[in-house]
Amino acid sequence: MIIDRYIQSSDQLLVQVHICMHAYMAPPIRPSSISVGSGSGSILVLLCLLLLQAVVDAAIVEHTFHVGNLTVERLGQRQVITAVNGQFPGPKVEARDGDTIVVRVVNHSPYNITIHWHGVLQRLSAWADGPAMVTQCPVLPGGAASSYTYRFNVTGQEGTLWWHAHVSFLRATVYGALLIRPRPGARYPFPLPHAEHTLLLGEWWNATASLVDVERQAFLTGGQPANSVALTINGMPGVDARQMNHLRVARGNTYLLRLVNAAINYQLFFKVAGHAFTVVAVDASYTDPYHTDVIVIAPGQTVDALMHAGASPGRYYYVAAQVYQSVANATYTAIARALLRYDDDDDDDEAEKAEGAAIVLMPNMPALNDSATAQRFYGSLTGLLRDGKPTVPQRVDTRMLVTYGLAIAPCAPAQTLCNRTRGSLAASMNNVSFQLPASMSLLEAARARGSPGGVYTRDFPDRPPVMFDFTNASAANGNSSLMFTSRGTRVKALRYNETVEVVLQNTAVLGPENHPLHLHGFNFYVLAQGTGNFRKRRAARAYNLVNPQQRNTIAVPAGGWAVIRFTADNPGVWLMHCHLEAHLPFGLAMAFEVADGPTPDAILPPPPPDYPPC
Ligand SMILES: *[C@@H]1O[C@H](CO)[C@@H](O)[C@H](O)[C@H]1NC(C)=O
Ligand SMILES: *[C@@H]1O[C@H](CO)[C@@H](O)[C@H](O)[C@H]1NC(C)=O
Ligand SMILES: *[C@@H]1O[C@H](CO)[C@@H](O)[C@H](O)[C@H]1NC(C)=O
Ligand SMILES: *[C@@H]1O[C@H](CO)[C@@H](O)[C@H](O)[C@H]1NC(C)=O
Ligand SMILES: *[C@@H]1O[C@H](CO)[C@@H](O)[C@H](O)[C@H]1NC(C)=O
Ligand SMILES: *[C@@H]1O[C@H](CO)[C@@H](O)[C@H](O)[C@H]1NC(C)=O
Ligand SMILES: *[C@@H]1O[C@H](CO)[C@@H](O)[C@H](O)[C@H]1NC(C)=O
Ligand SMILES: *[C@@H]1O[C@H](CO)[C@@H](O)[C@H](O)[C@H]1NC(C)=O
Ligand SMILES: *[C@@H]1O[C@H](CO)[C@@H](O)[C@H](O)[C@H]1NC(C)=O
Ligand SMILES: *[C@@H]1O[C@H](CO)[C@@H](O)[C@H](O)[C@H]1NC(C)=O
Ligand SMILES: *[C@@H]1O[C@H](CO)[C@@H](O)[C@H](O)[C@H]1NC(C)=O
Ligand SMILES: [Cu+2]
Repeated sequence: MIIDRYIQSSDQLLVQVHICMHAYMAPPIRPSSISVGSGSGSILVLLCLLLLQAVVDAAIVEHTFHVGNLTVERLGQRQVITAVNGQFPGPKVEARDGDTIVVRVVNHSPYNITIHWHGVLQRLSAWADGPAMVTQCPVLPGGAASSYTYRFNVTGQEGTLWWHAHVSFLRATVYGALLIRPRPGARYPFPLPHAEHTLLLGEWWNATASLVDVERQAFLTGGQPANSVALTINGMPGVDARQMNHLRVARGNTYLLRLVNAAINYQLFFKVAGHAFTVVAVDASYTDPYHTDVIVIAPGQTVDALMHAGASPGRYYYVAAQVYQSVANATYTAIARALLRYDDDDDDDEAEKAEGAAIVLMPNMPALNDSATAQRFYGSLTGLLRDGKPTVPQRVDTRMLVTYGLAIAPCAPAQTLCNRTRGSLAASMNNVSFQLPASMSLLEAARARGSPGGVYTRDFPDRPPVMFDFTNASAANGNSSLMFTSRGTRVKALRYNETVEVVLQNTAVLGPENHPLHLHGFNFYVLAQGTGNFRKRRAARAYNLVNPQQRNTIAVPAGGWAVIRFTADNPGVWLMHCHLEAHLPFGLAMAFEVADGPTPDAILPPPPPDYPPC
């Protein structure tokens, strides 16, 4: 039931095993939106019984992603977008802890494509991580002949993750959910919900040109790309009844909401009128139960929350997502909506009339700039301690202080429209604005070729070159010796298994902003966060060294700092970057290069045979 209809399996046997496993070991909950594929019949059942004898826990989850044009209509305008298998949002990938995921990506689109499996640890499979020019060259346009098969295990991970394009702005429409359920026989560390709903929050452009062109234009002119015109929930803006998703619930039941922020440039507040949540996981890491009526979620992050359907009968309730903006003078007021419907009020005509008559309850949304609410949510979460699972490392081998923010850089050679006197908008980490290599990926240089020579250097600084009052806008803002950044492809080299602590310090050089920083290849522990300049002695008293939350993306407070810690136990090259898509081409990124370990189970295997060349 997990196999999508585009499957072209080279190994039917394993696929059959997979059908068996999911037919016989019913998932712990029945997802309300799951599509049940064909695969019944007594011969299959017999085959299943025979095969199950030989099967261990793990299964293979196979998909083929055909990336190509799709014409859709939103906000009264038809437009061509890039999408997977003619679906927007793209297909859901569903697996269990311990499974192997195999996705063949075929590029029928006119653009270079890569897919990133956001939050998947990719242990010993760095070749499948996906960021263009970091772990691979893109899959070129070329139809059926142009493909790459991503193959990786999801082991020791459970929860809600997602996949998205990791090249240009294509992730605006090329994204979908990636759900990892517990192993057969294993349970959630919270009461079993009756069903679940996956909600992908996104953005929509009213663009006649493709988004790739929107981005290219912005980059060439040294400015910001055009703003989106709407937010979406599962691809629908929900500004009117025709383009609105309906979430069906039964009174008295509890639902697991799996939220993904797939938006390009905006953090979001999420609420459901008349309902509250218990957060149980973020970024596919379990948390202590946290009760709240508002969820705050940054691009790249996920939240799993239980919602009890116990509101008054006879009413309808809006599910709403609205922007949270930390920059001054925020103005983007779009709200995406879906309709929550109780089964006992279930009548399509009634629901439409309800909307028409505006008797649907709308949640009270926070102000666009309500950083206090955002920080209360982000700062209140703690990790759930579980027997046999790793806890925060107490010893630190390498400490780094990394300042980051927007900056100005001299025009790059390719920026033909850049003002040579003024330079262009850029962003940097420790005063390096990250440049992607052009000739080969970082990982290929490091591993297949065995040398960084000419592609990158191993000198990403551990500290900013100049210490200044990072967050005092009147001291930093506009100071030209602080405003200009250097460019480079500089990585931080790490020994296998080192523990690394990074203080991420936002600067106010061009105005402070909450940037969600995403680390590939690892989950990290969030020890502490705060506003102003990081002060070691004061901050150390606030470190949570017992049950800190684990994440793959941290929304560092605007004009503030956060301290993260992780163990570099996964060989490869791993990008750490801002997940506001506008800031990635500006260079708000760096990479860690992790060496192989001493034992065979700590060595990155060679690249797969179909690894795309540049
Ligand atoms: C896909 O859409 C792009 C942009 O609209 C267009 O240039 C291209 O010809 C289309 N390709 C196909 C195969 O339809
Ligand atoms: C993934 O899991 C399969 C099946 O358990 C195993 O054979 C393979 O070695 C694993 N791959 C990696 C990279 O760990
Ligand atoms: C989107 O574009 C259409 C056609 O150009 C226009 O009528 C509509 O007002 C636009 N919508 C928004 C929200 O900008
Ligand atoms: C915000 O608006 C105020 C009042 O118009 C203005 O003084 C201030 O410079 C603006 N701030 C930014 C960062 O644009
Ligand atoms: C938030 O925005 C409102 C309205 O623009 C403004 O009055 C208020 O000062 C802002 N609050 C913060 C914390 O920036
Ligand atoms: C380039 O920037 C400089 C300094 O800000 C400004 O004086 C000049 O007019 C700009 N040139 C163009 C062509 O915009
Ligand atoms: C700019 O910042 C540097 C570093 O902190 C400082 O030495 C210098 O005095 C500042 N310049 C101005 C004009 O404030
Ligand atoms: C911020 O910087 C300005 C200008 O350098 C200075 O006058 C002010 O005292 C600083 N504020 C704080 C809180 O340090
Ligand atoms: C960053 O590097 C540039 C170019 O080398 C230099 O001009 C600038 O002063 C540096 N800024 C800081 C804050 O170190
Ligand atoms: C990694 O480090 C931990 C302690 O931090 C140690 O217990 C473990 O044995 C190390 N593993 C390897 C393979 O070196
Ligand atoms: C697509 O990727 C190829 C190979 O890396 C590169 O040469 C080309 O410039 C890329 N095309 C675009 C439009 O970025
Ligand atoms: Cu950013």
